[in-house]
Amino acid sequence: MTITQKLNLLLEEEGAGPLEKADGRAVFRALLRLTGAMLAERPQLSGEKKLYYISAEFLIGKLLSNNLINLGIREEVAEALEAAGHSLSEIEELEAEPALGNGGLGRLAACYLDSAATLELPCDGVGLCYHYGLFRQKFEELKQREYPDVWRDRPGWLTKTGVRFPVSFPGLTLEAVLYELPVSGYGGGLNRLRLFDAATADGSIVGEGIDFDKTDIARNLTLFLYPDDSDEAGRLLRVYQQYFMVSAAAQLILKELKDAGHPPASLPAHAVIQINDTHPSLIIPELIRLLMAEGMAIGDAIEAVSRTCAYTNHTILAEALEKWPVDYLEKAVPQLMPIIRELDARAQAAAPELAEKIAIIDGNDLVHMARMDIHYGFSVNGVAALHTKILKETELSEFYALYPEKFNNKTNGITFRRWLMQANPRLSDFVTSLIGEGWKRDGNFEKLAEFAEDRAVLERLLAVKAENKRELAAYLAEKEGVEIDPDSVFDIQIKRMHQYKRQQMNALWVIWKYLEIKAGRLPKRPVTVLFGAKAAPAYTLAKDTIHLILCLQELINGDSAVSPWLKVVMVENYNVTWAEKLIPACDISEQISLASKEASGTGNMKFMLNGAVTLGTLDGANVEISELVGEENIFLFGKKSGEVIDLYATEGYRSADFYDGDPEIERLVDFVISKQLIRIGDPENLARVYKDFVCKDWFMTLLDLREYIEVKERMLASYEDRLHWAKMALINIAHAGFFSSDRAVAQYNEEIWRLKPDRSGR
Ligand code: 26Q
Repeated sequence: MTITQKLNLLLEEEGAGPLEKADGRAVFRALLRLTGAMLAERPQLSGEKKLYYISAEFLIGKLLSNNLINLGIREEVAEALEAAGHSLSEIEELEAEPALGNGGLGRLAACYLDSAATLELPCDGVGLCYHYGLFRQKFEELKQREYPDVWRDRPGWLTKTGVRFPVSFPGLTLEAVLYELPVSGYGGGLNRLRLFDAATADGSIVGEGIDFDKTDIARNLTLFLYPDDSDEAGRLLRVYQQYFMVSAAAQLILKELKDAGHPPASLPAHAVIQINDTHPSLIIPELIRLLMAEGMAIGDAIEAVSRTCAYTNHTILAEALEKWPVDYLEKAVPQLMPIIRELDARAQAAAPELAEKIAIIDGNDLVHMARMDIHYGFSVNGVAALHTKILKETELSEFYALYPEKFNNKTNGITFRRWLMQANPRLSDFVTSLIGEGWKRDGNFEKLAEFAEDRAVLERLLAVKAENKRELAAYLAEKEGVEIDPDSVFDIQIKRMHQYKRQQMNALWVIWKYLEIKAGRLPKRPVTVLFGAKAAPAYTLAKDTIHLILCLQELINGDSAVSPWLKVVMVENYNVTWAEKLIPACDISEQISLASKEASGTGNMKFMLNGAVTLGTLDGANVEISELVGEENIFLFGKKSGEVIDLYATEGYRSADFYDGDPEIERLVDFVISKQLIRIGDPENLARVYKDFVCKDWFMTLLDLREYIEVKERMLASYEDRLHWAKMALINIAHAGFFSSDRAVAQYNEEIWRLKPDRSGR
C-alpha cells in the first residue's frame, strides 16, 4: 500500500477522508496513528544491561518530523501530502511542543535518547510528566509574562501505561503514574521516554499566570518544571518533585530487575543510571534505602548503588550547584536522612584531612548533592574539554585528587537528524549531493573541505543560506508581523537568558550600532539582530534584560532613519521549534559567555553545522570548535578562562573602572537610562540594568565589551567578501562531525555504560 492509500484508510475510518478533503487536524491524527503503528512494530531494544538516563528535563521538541525521518518515510509523506494539497510544515504547526525542559541540559538528554536508539543501545529516559512544563512566555508591555503551557490535551504520542508506584512523604502518600513516549532511532530500534505524573495533580489550582498554592503538594507536584524557587515553599516543592521522580524511578528500575529474575545485589550488572546534573541525585540514597528494604546490608547496598550510578556535571556556577538545608530534607524526605548521614560519615572518614571540602553535609548543615554523586557514583564527567579541565583543576580539585579514575570528559553532541535533516532540508540535500548520504550515520563531513576553493559550490552554499533567510523572513512577517530584510546579516543569539551568557553585551552593541547610524556612520549592509530567550520567573536581572532588548526593538524598529540599517527582533516563547527555524537562517552565531562560565553550549554546535560562523569567547565547546576549524574560521575575542578565574580569585575586576575610565563605554551604558529608552520602557527595570553594569557586573561584560565591538565590526566587514565567507561556513560544516551526539553517546557507552548493542531479532 502507498502512504496515500494508508492515510486514506485511516481518514475514512474516522469519517474524515479522503486525504484531499480532510482538514489539517484529521491529517495530523492520521499521521500520528500511522507512525505510531509503524513504531510499535519495531523491536523494543533490550539486553543484559540497560541504561536509565534520569533527568528532570527532556526537551524533546515536536516529534512528527523526527519520527518520519527515523522511520525513513518523510519524503514519501511530504510528497503524498503535497499531491493532496496539504503541506507537511502546515501539519507540523498543529503539533504541540512538549516544553519539558529549560535549555541545554534538557535538549542534550533528548539528543542522547535519539542517538542511543540509533546505536541500538537499550536505554530509557526517566523523568517527570509535567502538565505545563516550562511556562509559555508572552511579552506584555515589553515585559515577559508567564502562562501555563498546555500540551497534554492535544493529540500526541504520549500514552498511559497502567504502571503505578506509591511515593511517600510525611503524612502523604502519592501515586506515581507512568506515561510513555516512544523514542525511535534512525533506522534502529525503539526505546522509551518514561515520565511520571502524580495521580492527584490538578491544573485547576493554577490562578493568575502561573501562580498556585505551593504548599498543596498533592495537587501541584507535577504541574510545572522548576517552579519559582525564590521562597522557601518553592524550594521545598523542588525537593518534593525531585524525590517523587527518583523514588518512582528507583522502584521502576528494581521492578525490572526483579521481573527479569535477577536478585537485588546484581543491580550493577543489569542497570546503569546516568544522573543528569544533580536534580536526580536523591536516587542514590533512595536506591540504597530500597535495597536495604530488600534485605541487603547497608555496606552492600552502598557498594551496589555506587557501581550503578554515574554523574554528569553541567555547570560550575556556584549558585547552580544544588545544596539543600538539612531541615528541608528532614521535612520532605526524613527516611533518607539517616542514609545521607551515613554516606557523609563514610566519605569524611575516608579523607578526614579534607573533611570540610568534601563533606556531603557541610558545617552550615547544607547537603551538597554533587558531592554525594562524586563519592557514590563510579564516574564523573564534564561536558566539554575546558569544562572538565576546570572541574579537575579548580572547582572539584579535592575530589579529583581523591578519585582521579572517576573523572572523564564527554564533550556534548547534537543529533544531526533533527538539527540538519529535519531543520534544514535544503542544506542537508546539498551536502548529500556533494558527499553522499554516509554522514547521516557516521557524522563525517570531512570531504566537504575538498570543495573549499570550488566557486560553484561556494555560490550554491550562499544560495541555500539566502533561501533559508527568505523563508525565516516570510515566517516572521506572517507570524509576528515584523518585516526583516533577507539581505541583511542575520546575527542570532538564542539561549536561556542569563547574565553569564551576556545577552546584555549584545544589547550594548545594538546601542553602539544605533548611535553610529544616528551619527551618520552607516554600515555596509543592514544588520538584523535576533534574540530568543526565556528568563526564570524569579530572576529579576534576566527579566530586566529582556525588557531592555524589547525597548531597543521598539526604539530602533520604529525609527525610520535607523531601521533600514538595523533591526532588533526578540521572538516570543523561544523553544525548540523556534530554534529549528532560526538556526538554518543564521549568519553570525553569538556565543559570548564569560570564559569559564559556559560548561559547553550546544547551540554553538547547531549553528556551526548549519553553516553559520561563530562570534565567541574561548569558553565551553567554543574552544574545541576553534581548534577544529582553525582560528581563521571563527571570530574570537575576550579574556581567556585562566585570566577570568584569576580575576575572581583576586577580586580584581571592578566594572566601575571600565565605566569611569572609558567614555565610550560610559556613553553606551548611560544610554540604558537615556530619555529615549525611559520614554518607551519602565525606568525601574532599566535602572536596575544600568546600576548592575556600573556597580556589579559580576560576569564582566564591560571587561570584554570593547574587543567584542571591534571583532564584530571586523566580522561584518569580512561578510562582504561573500566567497570567503562561504568558505568559512563550509569549513565549519566540514568539521562539525565531531559534535554528533552519536559520537558522544558511543563514547559514554565505551567508557561509562558498557552496554552491548542489541541485535536481537535482526
Ligand atoms: C539549580 C538549583 C535551583 C534551581 C534550578 C537549578 C538548575 C536548573 C536548571 C540548575 C541548572 C539547570 C540547567 C542547566 C543547563 O541547562 N546547563 C547547560 O547544560 C548544557 C548541556 O550540557 C551545556 O551545554 C550548557 O553549557 C549548560 O549551561
